[in-house]
Amino acid sequence: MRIKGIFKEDEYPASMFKYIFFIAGILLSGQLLAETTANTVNLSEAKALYQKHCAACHGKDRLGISGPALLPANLKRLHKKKAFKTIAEGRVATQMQAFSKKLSKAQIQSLLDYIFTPLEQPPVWGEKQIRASHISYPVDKNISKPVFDADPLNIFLVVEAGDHHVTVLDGDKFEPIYRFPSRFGLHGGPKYNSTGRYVYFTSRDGWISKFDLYQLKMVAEIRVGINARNSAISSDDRYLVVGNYMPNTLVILDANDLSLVKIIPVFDKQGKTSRVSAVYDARPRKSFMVALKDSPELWEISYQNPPPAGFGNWVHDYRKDSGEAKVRQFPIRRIYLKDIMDDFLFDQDYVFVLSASRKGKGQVVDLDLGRKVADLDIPGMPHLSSGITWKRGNQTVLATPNLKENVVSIIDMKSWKLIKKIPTLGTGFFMRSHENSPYAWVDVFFGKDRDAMHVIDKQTLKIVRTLRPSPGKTSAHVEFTRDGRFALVSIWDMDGAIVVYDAKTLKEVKRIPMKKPVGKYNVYNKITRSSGTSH
Ligand code: DHE
Repeated sequence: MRIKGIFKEDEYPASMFKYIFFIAGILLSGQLLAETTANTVNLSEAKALYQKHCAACHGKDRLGISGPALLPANLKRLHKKKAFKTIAEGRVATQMQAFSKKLSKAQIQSLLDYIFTPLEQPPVWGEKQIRASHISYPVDKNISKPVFDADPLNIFLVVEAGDHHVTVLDGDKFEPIYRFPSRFGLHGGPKYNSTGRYVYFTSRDGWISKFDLYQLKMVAEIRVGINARNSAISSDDRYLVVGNYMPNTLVILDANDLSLVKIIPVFDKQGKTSRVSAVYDARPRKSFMVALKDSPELWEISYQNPPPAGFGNWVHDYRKDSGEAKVRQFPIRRIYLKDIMDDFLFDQDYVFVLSASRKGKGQVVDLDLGRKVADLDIPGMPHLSSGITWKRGNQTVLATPNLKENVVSIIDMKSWKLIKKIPTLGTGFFMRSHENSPYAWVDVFFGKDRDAMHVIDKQTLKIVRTLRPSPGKTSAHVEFTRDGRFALVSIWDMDGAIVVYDAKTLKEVKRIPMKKPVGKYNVYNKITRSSGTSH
């Protein structure tokens, strides 16, 4: 008898003995296991339940993958009662399913106790680990034009979560040009440099990947954390900053080769450590804006040299070989608030930050004054990075779906007053438009109508059409071509598609099969910071 993979052919006679010891070992360890289980039944069961139901999203070691890390430090803002409810009923606005039908109350409780138990060894992800993860890929330095014929500014990158790939899609012919594997669980919009040649992806488990769209090749990768939130590229294309959930750090990378420039540990004014909610580039201000997840603080980090007045803190530059400056300034200006910001967006002039929090409160912060100037009447936390703005007569309005109420909120950006709540068939995740389109599109992400997509007239604020591109399948996340003539909708299914609509007639033009295409990102609309899309 042979056990494949345990013994080699030439070891066979000796392996007979090894085999006997091997079986004896199994029996003995089974006995020991039974004894151990008898003493610590809850923890062992919880561990097994965790591996069965939670590990695929939260990581075998609880360090997080597509779902957040399940460690006491990360669950600080979640009461155990609420955590119990989350496991039992799932979590609105996330992929967290309800387990009350699969697990008993006692099993849920044991899982809860397990995830609130600290790891035996606290995870470390500092300079050493980050540097060790850095990968540089061979690229041809002489290529200065795209290796394909399509308009490089009308390319879409489609993130296919179904099998963790990215498709490069020609935005004129609507034909895939190239497809490559991505890291697990990409989240948030990929960030393009100012020419649109390079793109940076962030995965929930902390990997940053830089891809060259001209050569269609990966340039470099680095893991900056155990659980990353999102990233932003500086308007001068020099730095990429990543906000982490775990560890509580901001990591600044050289956007050229993704080498580590600096780690900024995140502490609030009381010295309490915090996760990062989101980080964005505020282009005209030459600064990154950072919202803290566990403290009501908004940071502005200047990458100007020298920085403007009002900034403090000098921090060490890790680039040992930087001939330019051994110490680079990334001084931080802190804005203290009353409510935590879970996510935010800017007005088109980057004077105001509009934020949402999980409690459903919205606020407007004037960046020049450095304080809150208004409340936002939004009923539930929107996926605010999906909020968009447009001109309605003389008014500029902000529109956002809400994750707790079936409405799109329309807000006047001068008075910050709610103008209208547009009822929808369910709670929406993403909203999109284009300067050349009379319509704004919003999905119905949750509920029985999750296959519906509303099209709203930007002037009358009425729903003019409700499309159902694939009845029964979730339709979500719209993005326009660079000229605004076509709108591309995702069908979120393994057997999914990108459905292309004529943005004027609202007729289907083409359907391109894809594997759960979560998001798609048009190069031109992103680099020109179109008011109809996220940036
Ligand atoms: Fe997202 C963008 C936060 C859940 C798909 N999401 C973002 C951004 C933030 C954010 C801050 C902007 C980052 C950027 O582009 O730089 N998302 C959150 C949450 O707080 C929330 C509600 C809970 C969480 O788990 O973090 C959440 N998001 C989800 C999902 O469950 C979605 C639907 C599926 C998934 O992949 O996780 C999802 N989020 C997306 C997508 C974008 C995004 C596709 C990019 C939108 C864009 O067009 O720019």
